[in-house]
Amino acid sequence: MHRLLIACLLAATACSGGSSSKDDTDVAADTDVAGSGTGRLLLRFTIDPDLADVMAEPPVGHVWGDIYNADDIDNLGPKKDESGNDLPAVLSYEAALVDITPDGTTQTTSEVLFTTEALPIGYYRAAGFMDSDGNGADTTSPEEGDPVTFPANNEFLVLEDQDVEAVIEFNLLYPKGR
Ligand SMILES: [Ca+2]
Repeated sequence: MHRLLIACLLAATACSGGSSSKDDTDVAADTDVAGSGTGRLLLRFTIDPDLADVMAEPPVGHVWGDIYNADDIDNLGPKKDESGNDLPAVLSYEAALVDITPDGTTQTTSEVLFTTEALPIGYYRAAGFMDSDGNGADTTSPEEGDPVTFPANNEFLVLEDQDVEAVIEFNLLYPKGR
């Protein structure tokens, strides 16, 4: 199950090239799920060994992030409402001292480190970053070199009355000068 999910995320990363979100947007336009009820997401974290390899320090640190309705965010960030404001996140998450240092070329996935509140069933996307340089006491925003997610590559389906494990993968290092 997890291997399949990771494989899908990796494939999505490779196909997206990290820039165009058009295809992702098209997918997101059809993410309403009929029915009622709620379920939870159990968050785990991982990083591709190739990405970890180019980091200045090991992928170890505090993780912060937000869960959005899938339709409300793409890889460029939250979409805007009619007034031009960012659409809000559904909830925020964090996890302390996450260590996802790969074992050589073998990808490491953390244990479940955060369980969400019960969420209405449907598709959600995870934005987030790891404070890998350990200065989170000074700033809780991503800085150059911090691993961050592509939200469109971290999409999860909440199912009724189920705890769904969601492996959040960091997809790139935060670029300089953002
Ligand atoms: Ca930092």
